[in-house]
Amino acid sequence: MNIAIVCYPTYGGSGVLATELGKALAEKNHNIHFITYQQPVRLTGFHNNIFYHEVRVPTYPLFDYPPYETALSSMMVDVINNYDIELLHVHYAIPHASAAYMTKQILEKQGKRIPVITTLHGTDITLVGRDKTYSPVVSFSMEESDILTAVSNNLKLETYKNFSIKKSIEVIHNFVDVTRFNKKPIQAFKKMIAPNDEKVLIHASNFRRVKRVMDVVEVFLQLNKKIPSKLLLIGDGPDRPQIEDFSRKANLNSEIKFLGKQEQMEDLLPLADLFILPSEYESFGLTALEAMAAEVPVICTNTGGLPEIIVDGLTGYMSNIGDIEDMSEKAFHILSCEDTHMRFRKHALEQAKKFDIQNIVPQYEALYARVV
Ligand code: GMT
Repeated sequence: MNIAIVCYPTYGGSGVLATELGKALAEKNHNIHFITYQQPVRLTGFHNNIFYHEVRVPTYPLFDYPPYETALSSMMVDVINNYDIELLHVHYAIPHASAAYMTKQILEKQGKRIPVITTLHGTDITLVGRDKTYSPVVSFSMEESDILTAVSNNLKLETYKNFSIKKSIEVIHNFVDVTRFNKKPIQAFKKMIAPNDEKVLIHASNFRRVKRVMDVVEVFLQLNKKIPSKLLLIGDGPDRPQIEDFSRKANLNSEIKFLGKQEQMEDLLPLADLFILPSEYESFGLTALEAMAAEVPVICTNTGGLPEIIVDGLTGYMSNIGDIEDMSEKAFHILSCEDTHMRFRKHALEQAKKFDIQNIVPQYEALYARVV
């Protein structure tokens, strides 16, 4: 099939998922056209069946706010008409679902029907989308999508809770390519990070308030009193300066490393002994799943869609939001005994396999076949 995928090109989970989906579909001989404002971060190298179309928004003195959504719709119309696109799959509702609706209307006037699938990812519903600045448009464009999917059962429930829509929502969980993440740690990296065989904790996120990155630091500090350890913080975002400042003032520069945005997560995650995700909300928690695929147990909060991927007491632990004490005790429990750690590692990997790319991508293909 010829499929157009619209997503955010940045490090956020929705863009990562959309890009990995496109790459997997291309491997299965579909022609994939990515339409975004920048090359997606996980879209590297050349692939015969993958095409990338950049949306440019020209500036004009009148525009205090350049109309990205209009430029995006025009680009979608162009790509659909010129590459015989049979289906439009948009990831993250704002503004992609409403731009897709506009595209669909334009093409209908030209006598062409283009089915639209909208995949909801999380904050497009739970944070930004439900704000009244956007909610009427999000609500309308969800109803107008031919198929609406959510990345977890929890997100489906949240959508019905926050929007009075009638549209049915199909749940297709996020996925991971287990073979890519299940690698041996690169010894030279491990030696650099933990020269005395300290335990390595990793957190990766966009450092927004919802991620509660300071909780990661506090859990680490508690654990470090009992087990020599190092903390790698991966990613960047609004809360990073404040946390970096705290770490400098507390003289933690050799214990806590800020790696910034990283593309090669498959080389970093295998270095970890434990992954920490203490979010206020997580519709799914793709980074936690990638950690599990790298055979790393996860300590996270019992929120959103996380209970759909983490098995409490087996693949890691879930604590209440903000319960630093509980998270650090559980981290200690996992890391203080080699046999326990190995058992958690093994179960984390087994659980990740349930969300392997091979099991999930066919679910999207079945949807595509149905709607086309
Ligand atoms: O908040 C983020 O991590 C970014 C955001 C995004 O859309 O890029 O992530 C959301 O979508 C991911 C992929 O489906 C999910 O794994 C994340 O849990 C979700 N984030 C939140 O719900 C806060």
